[in-house]
Amino acid sequence: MGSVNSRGHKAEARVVMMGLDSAGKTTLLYKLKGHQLVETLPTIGFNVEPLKAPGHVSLTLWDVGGQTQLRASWKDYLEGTDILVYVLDSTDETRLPEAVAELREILNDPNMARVPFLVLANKQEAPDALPLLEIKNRLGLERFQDHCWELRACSALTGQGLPEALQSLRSLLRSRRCRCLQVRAGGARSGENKTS
Ligand code: G3D
Repeated sequence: MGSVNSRGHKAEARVVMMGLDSAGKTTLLYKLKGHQLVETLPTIGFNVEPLKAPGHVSLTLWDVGGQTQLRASWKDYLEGTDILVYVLDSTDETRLPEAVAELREILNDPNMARVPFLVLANKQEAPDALPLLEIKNRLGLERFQDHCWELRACSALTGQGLPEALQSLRSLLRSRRCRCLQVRAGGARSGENKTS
């Protein structure tokens, strides 16, 4: 999957973005890409864009459709994944348990063993958004002992938190390359209360 550079690393990291429908994945993809806000339609299949993270890190970001009938095909996108980005709609408290169950399902896939993941609590600019700490508690991320993870608040609408999300992608990618099992330092990472 992808070309390999002189150090034996893939030249481009494969980043797969998943989450329930309407979480804001497609809006995030194009905001990260630096485009103006786009009118999104439900994603049938996937969108894919090359991206640069800080430190000249090249990524290929896959935005995979999250409607119920498409979720059965999520596993088809997981092989060769370097990082999972899991997007939550922070205003959709009702579907939070469903979103958590789907995240667990993805991480149980054999292709996802030890793959780091970044949870983006999107729509944080909305007045009815759940606070990040509450989302963290409800996700129970501490249970995912075999993965490095980070949790970030963001808004695809305003761009709040997106530079930090790109930094997280960079550091998680490094952790993947070092094959670390856990990160226990620095705010937003595994087991810590990161609230930005
Ligand atoms: P998806 O790709 O996860 O299915 P979309 O989600 O990117 O299609 O977004 C679904 C809806 O959420 C869109 O609104 C979009 O504008 C909105 N949205 C995405 N990100 C944010 C955000 O950060 N804040 C707020 N308030 N809304 C956001 P419509 O009205 O087009 O359905």
